[in-house]
Amino acid sequence: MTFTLPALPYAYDALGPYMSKETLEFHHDKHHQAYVTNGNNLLKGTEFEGKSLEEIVTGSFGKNAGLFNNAGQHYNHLHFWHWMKPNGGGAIPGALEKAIIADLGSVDQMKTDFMQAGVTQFGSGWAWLAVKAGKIVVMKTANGESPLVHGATPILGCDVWEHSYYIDYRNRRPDYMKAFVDSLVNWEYVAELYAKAGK
Ligand code: MN3
Repeated sequence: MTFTLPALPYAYDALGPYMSKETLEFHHDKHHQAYVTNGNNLLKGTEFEGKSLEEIVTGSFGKNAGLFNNAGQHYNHLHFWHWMKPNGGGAIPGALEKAIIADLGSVDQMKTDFMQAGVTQFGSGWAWLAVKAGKIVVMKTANGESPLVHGATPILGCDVWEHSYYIDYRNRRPDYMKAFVDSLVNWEYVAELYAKAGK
């Protein structure tokens, strides 16, 4: 088995009231598990067997839609669980904060642009902060795509597919985006990925 589903890095009820136990049970145990199961089945007998997850994602993009959708979502969700933490959304580590201000104007502007990317992504997809050519940029992508297949390195992503918020927020995607940014983001993990993404 190439793809496996790790346990959540916190308890199912740890992100309340911003993201409920029920949402995490469905999203992690059913949706993410399905990407893992389907991805493993679709990987069998392809040229991508034995490759790293990143190589499978970038290699299958535009070539093998079924495999890409599942591997891409597996990659995105592996990080998504770590992009949140209980009592998240607090202070941004210094070096990352400085880079955000330099590249995006201000922390408030970054939050506004990130939420806007999520709200305006039509249908399912993701809002992102990514590093492209040494600068932090705001992006949005459809379905299982990520900055990885658009020449950039993702450092923060928010899943805007309805399964990520409908139980808790119904159709109110803007309220979900605001709760994610204000109360869920694990900025230490974002800073870690930013440091690895290079300048
Ligand atoms: Mn999802």
